[in-house]
Amino acid sequence: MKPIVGIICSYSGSLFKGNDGNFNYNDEDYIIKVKQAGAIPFLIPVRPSFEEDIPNIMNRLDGIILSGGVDVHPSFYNEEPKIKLGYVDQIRDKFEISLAKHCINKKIPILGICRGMQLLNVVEGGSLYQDINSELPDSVQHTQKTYDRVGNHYIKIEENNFLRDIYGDKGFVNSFHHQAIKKISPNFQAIAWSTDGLVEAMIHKENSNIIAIQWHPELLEEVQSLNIFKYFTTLMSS
Ligand SMILES: [Mn+2]
Repeated sequence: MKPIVGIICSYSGSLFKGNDGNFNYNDEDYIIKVKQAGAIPFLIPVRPSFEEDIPNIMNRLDGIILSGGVDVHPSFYNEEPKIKLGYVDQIRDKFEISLAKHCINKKIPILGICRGMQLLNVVEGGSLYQDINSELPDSVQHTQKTYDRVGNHYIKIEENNFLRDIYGDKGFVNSFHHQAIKKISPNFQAIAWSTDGLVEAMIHKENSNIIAIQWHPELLEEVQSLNIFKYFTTLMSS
């Protein structure tokens, strides 16, 4: 039976954009890649709050994708918001933190992408750079200024993990994050870094079915990107 994977929605509405309607939505690219990888995508809205229904939701799903989106509010890692913090959505933060904790406890597979990786790090006690450009001015360019569907910077990959199997020792990935992992959670192991030393992928130390990457493989068309989603499908099937 095909596994069913919940994909967390982004939110756009009066909170951010004026009164032109409220939307729970996500990019079709996640949905296409999940389907191509042999699983069934299922969108999970975050508003109105479904927090109390998380156990019920996860009894019916085989895994979740924590998708890209706005910044995680720094109060969740005990910092004050700095000037260069971007948009935040504490309602989504709260929902996803509860959802991630539930999945970690129940050993349910999670694929964190971009914001999703940062959120997992925060859930497990890590912290974030609130703005790479102002805090690490010598870093490589992590907010790329070219097409979404092309690579922008290299990553180097640790031995003995799924990414190494997919890419070998290095990859060339796209990059749309102005935040990054500062202190990595003691419960996660970094498995890939950009050449400036920032974490670009990690695996949970106790639950190897919880994986996270900083770039956006849903947008890239080379076979390695689809293979990340295929690998995640195998985690949900076992
Ligand atoms: Mn990057």
